[in-house]
Amino acid sequence: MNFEIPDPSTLKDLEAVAHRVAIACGRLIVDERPAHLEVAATKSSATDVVTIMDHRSEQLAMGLLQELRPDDGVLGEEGVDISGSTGVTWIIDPIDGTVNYLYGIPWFGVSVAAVVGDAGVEGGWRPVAGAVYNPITDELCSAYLSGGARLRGAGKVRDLRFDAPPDLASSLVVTGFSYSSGKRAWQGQIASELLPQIRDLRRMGSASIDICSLALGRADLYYESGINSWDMAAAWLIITEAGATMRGFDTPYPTKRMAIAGRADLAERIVEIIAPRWDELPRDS
Ligand code: LIP
Repeated sequence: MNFEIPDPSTLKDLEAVAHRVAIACGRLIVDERPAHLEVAATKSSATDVVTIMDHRSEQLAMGLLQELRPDDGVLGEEGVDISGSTGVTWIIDPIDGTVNYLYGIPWFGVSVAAVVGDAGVEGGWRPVAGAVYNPITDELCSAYLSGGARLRGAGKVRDLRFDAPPDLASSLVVTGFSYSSGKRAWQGQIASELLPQIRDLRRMGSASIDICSLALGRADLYYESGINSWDMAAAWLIITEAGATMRGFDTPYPTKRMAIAGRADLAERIVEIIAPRWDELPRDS
């Protein structure tokens, strides 16, 4: 599939917009978190929660994008869905790691990605610029297509380069589990088969930060079933610009059914371990 890629100058501008929006939303959700935060609604299951701050963050992102890039489309996790006329659509996760945020666990982020193609069709879009901001560590990972990836934090900027371990046995693997109990049973079986073959497993609760951890040298492989475009769009670009690959189980792009990231040969080992149980994976979400 061919995608119409903006020129490099525009791509740099898109990264700067993603940077500004991600930080503004990250500051909002930390600085204005109510002392007693309640669940405002649930989505795919009783444990798939939304808070008032998810909505406030998404509204802030939408307002900034309409100011900075008024003719682009916007697609947000919490319901914003605006068509554009430029060929660029912004995909927003206003709080990635909402359960951590609700419980006061200091590990969540904001993901802001500019994509081209059809953002509503799996495999029909590609990220061209993006930013993932962790307001707890004040670290911002960002990238633009063919422009590399970088980390901004503590007043410094450094280029991000992915470096993989020699084999699966020395790999620190990060994953996540679904809000669907049926899928969690399957995910638990996969994790139990994987654990004896890897260094260790981490489940930290924010997919975009989990994926970016590969570019930060904090994990070696990532896999998860059930993440959405807003969880992965910016981080997918960041880690590929840093030198990692990201794929699906049997697709060259990550899908909701399976997203796998890391060095290509080690990602293939994850596929091999999943393959015998692939058809057992519930298709509910
Ligand atoms: C979450 C992801 C997490 C995944 C959860 C959920 P949310 O996103 O970041 O990795 O395991 O099921 O999808 O719901 O906090 O935006």
